[in-house]
Formats: sequence, C-alpha cells, structure tokens
Amino acid sequence: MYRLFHILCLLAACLLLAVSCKRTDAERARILKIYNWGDYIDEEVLMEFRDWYKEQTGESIRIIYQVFDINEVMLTKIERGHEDYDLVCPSEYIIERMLKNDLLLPIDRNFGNTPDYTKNIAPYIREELDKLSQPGMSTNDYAVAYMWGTAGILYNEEFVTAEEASTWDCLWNPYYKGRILMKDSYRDAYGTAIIYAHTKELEEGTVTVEQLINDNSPEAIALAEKYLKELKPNIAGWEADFGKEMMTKGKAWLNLTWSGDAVWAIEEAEAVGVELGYEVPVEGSNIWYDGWVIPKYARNVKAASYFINYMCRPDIALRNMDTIGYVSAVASPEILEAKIDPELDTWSDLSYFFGPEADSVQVDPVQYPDYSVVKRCAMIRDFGDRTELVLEMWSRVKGDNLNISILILIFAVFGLLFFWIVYQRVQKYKQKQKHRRRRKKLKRGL
Ligand code: N2P
Repeated sequence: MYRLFHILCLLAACLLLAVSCKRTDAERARILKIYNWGDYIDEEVLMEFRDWYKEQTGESIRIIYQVFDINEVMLTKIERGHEDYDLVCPSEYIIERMLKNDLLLPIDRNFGNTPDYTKNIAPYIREELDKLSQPGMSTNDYAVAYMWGTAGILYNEEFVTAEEASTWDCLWNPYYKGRILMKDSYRDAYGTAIIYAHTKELEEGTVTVEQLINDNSPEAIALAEKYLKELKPNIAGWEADFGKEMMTKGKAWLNLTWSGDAVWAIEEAEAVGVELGYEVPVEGSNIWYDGWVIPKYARNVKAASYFINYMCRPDIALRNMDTIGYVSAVASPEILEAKIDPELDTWSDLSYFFGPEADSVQVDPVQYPDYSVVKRCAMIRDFGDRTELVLEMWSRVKGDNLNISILILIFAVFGLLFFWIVYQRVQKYKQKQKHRRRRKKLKRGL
C-alpha cells in the first residue's frame, strides 16, 4: 500500500512537471529574445514589430531585448548556451566561427502570405558572406546581413587635416599624444597595425590587405604587438561606445572607429558647431558585415525568422539607418532614391551595391563607401585556434593582463595576511589551553 502511494506520488510529480514544461514552452512561444549591438536599431521599429507580427501570423509576441558592445562577449554567451536567445547579430568573423562550431540553425524563409523581404539584400553582400561558407553549409542559409561598413579615422577638422587622416600614420604621430581613441576591437587594431607595418609592401603591390589582415602567424602577431605598443602612448582610451561623444565634445581629436558611428558623430557634432570628418586610409582597411543569425538554443525560431524578414523591409531598413547612422545591407531602389542628396558635391560609384545605374550618385560617402574605397578594404576572417593568441596579445597591449597580475598579487598578500592572523590566533589559543591544563594539574597536585 505504502509502495503504491509512492508510485502514485511520483507519477503525479512527473505529470505536473510535464504540464508546467508545456506551459513554459507555450509561454516562451510568445516571447522573442533578441541580443543586438547597443544603439543599433530604431526603438520604434522594434516596438512596431509586435503589431506587424500579429498582422502576419495572428499571434501575439513580447520582445526581450538585450545589448552588447563587443563581439567576443556575445560569442561567449552563445558558446556557453546559458541564454536561449532567438536572434543575435554578430559580425562576419563570428558568424564564420559559429558556422564552424555548428552553433546556428538554418533560417526558415517560409513566410506564408508575407513577402520574403530578405531577397532585398544586396547581391554584393551575399557574395561576401558566402566566402564564410563551410563544407555543406552556405552562410546565406544561416545568416541575413543587417548593417555593414568600414573601419576608418574620424577626426576633428580643427586639429587634423583630411590629408593627415587619410593615412594610418597619423595614429603613430606623437603630436596626437593622448588625443586618440580606439575602438575596443582587437580585429580592427590588429588589422590597422599589420597594414601600417607593411605600408611599403602595399605600395609596391607585393602583398594585399586581405593577406595582411588575415595573417595570424606568430611573426605577424609579434609585429602587430610591436606596432600597437608603440602606438599606445597616443591612446586616450579604448572605447566601445563613448568615442562618438568624446569626439563631438572635442575631447579627442582622432578616433579609429566604424563608419556608422562616424556618420552619427559627424551629424551630432555639426549641431554643436564642431566639424568632424571621416577617412578610410589610403593603405586600406577592414570592411565588415553584421548579420542576423538564429542560435541553436533559440526557442522561438518562427518569430526570429519573421523579425529578420521585417528588418529587410526597405522602409524599416531606412528608418533604422536614419536613426543609427549605419548602412543597411538592403539595396532596393527606394533606398537609393531616399539616400540621394543633390546638395552633395561628391559623386560615388555605388554600382557594386545598388547595380549599374548607381555608378555616379550623390550619396553620403561616409555611409556608402565609393567602389575605390571598397577595393582597398578586406574582410577579416575567423582566426580559429589562433584567436586566443591574438586576444592575449591584445590584452598585453591594453595592459589588462597587468591589472590581472596586480589583482592576483593583492589577493596573494591578503590571503597570506589572513593565514598569518589565523595561525597567530590558533597558536595563542593552544598556549592558553596549555596554561589551563597546567593550572588544572597543579590544582590537582595540591
Ligand atoms: C553600434 C555598433 C556597430 C557594430 N553601436 C559594428 N560592427
């Protein structure tokens, strides 16, 4: 009887657990969990997704939105699988790593009656992302590009000329000591240092930017370290997102940053009478692509795919671009039309992105780089097992490891002190006990 009662209890517990899990799943199906870069979306666009999703699917959705500033921070979370994000927005080299490590789910483009807006992505970007494909896995089945851009130099025109900013050399110029900000992004720092170290070979045409920024041999890492350490006295800070503000306020004069942040900063600075410019140095630079992916641990893949599709609607892409300053990967005629500014006195060749009719258009060259700029840039690939070595070098340059050593030293000193105090107390206690025992013995003797 007692045994039967036990079995019944166990069955009831299992049933309860199953019901509660089901309920959690059903609850989770009404949530979309997004992990994106900070300042990387128009918040109204984000909120309006709920209504659009309801219109398209008849289902309600609640959004949980979290942000990061550094690719590697996001990657660690995804690799550990502690968070069940439905959507994340890594850069191309992280997408490559995620593909290699089988961390992603393919994107289901079966949108029922809803048009497939992902077809609006520029063929140029698809081709670039395709280079990251792994055996049996095409990147474009697992990632849809969101924003893209270049790494370059944002400069204050009052203190730096466009000519000076058009070569990486300015970053090493002691005249700018303490006036330079650098993105806290190891790949941009690495690429810049290695490109600058080979200025002569690049001029002679014996190496390409692509070869250089993807050379992760111990010699290349050591060379980048040497150059970055030489540059360090000039650096006022490694920034994730405060660079734009420091530049608009005139506190820093030069910032190695991304084109979209530059667009934003140039506009903000203009409003307060500060003139900022942006150059992609003549030696060449890094061109990057961020894309939406669905991690393996996602729990609402349907809403995630719909969100990706929504992001590719030309009107939505435009609103995002206007708010954040970055360039959408969507290349539809509406976007080109909206971006043409007849007051501009520069004409760019954007045929590589918008098609042949865009070979000479008046479009902001900071946002959309001219073809000549794109040609001198290259994409940084995943460094695989060598990533750790480059990250260690980056920590040595920034001095993070020094801080860790100091911390270890502090812990060691306090630890020793603690043990010494405990040891002293134990000794005192032992002595007291000894005295007590002796006194007792003496008393007994009397
Ligand atoms: C915006 C971050 C942009 C990411 N704050 C560039 N890869």
